[in-house]
Amino acid sequence: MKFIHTGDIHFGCKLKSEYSESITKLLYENQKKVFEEILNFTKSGNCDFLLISGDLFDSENPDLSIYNFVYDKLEAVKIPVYIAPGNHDPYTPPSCYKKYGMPSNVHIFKGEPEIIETENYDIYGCAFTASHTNRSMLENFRVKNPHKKSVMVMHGEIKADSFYNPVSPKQIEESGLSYLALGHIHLPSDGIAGNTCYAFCGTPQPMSFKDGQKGYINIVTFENRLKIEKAETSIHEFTSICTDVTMLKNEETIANMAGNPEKGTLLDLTLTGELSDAVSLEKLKKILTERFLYVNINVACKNSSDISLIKNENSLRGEFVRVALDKLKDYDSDFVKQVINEGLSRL
Ligand SMILES: [Mn+2]
Repeated sequence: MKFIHTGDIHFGCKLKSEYSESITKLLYENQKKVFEEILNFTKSGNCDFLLISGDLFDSENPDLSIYNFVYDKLEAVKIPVYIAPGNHDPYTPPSCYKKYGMPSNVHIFKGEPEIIETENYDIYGCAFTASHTNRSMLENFRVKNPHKKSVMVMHGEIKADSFYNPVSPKQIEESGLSYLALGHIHLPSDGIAGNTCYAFCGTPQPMSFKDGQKGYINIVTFENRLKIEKAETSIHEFTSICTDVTMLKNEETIANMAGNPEKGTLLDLTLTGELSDAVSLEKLKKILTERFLYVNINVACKNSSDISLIKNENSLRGEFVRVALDKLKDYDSDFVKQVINEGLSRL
């Protein structure tokens, strides 16, 4: 048995409003390309099936154009696909899943655990039917055929007080499953409870800095023993770097801390320590913009005084500077600078 486990693609998700039109377009294109590559790999890699552990779409009713894209690509792959709707795309009466359905090779789980039996293995799945559920879908669950290989796909969390299907290690252990395919957490991780392997596959293509730097899928093979292989799938990356600039006296040396990646990369750079007066943040941004798709610089330095740059930050500091500049507009500029620097040092 060999299969692919993916999830949390979030088709139709909103992107940061400060991205330019061309970056926005590129990120959406990459999201589609990564999905197509996963499907191509599922086919060329002789996989038996594909699991999607929820949040394939960012909402229960995405734009029809994106739904049709997914529908057509899934239909063309012909291999069995199992979708477990998540908290973002729950299976509800007005949802796209219910209204438009999916091609015949795709099975959408609709709620309580459901079994699909094949000759060599059993596949189980369940679905969110609302945006929250504080009851575990694994409660009292036991596999029907303990002698067979079994896989379950669901969206949820391994956390006691979660509103997103809180499953416990004990429930996983008692389930008797061979593999539990989980979605919801966008970073990959896996573990073992009893004889059951469980894994979050993470998102295959990050769409924000919160999603981590890179995206992955799980390639699962199961002959005598179960093996999970993490394969990198992302086209663009989101790099967050925090660097102390006390010893870095010019823009070039600071920029070099962020590297010069080959792939299209978005950068969120936080500067700490003491920023030299010789460093121009505007120049630094210019250098980085030639190396990265998108650059955001956060200044968390003790003596940062480049107010003109901080005022464009999408942060509490940025908001503070904007309000201060507006309220103090009739005052002497040196005085204004002194007030703002004093305020910034206390934030
Ligand atoms: Mn989710």
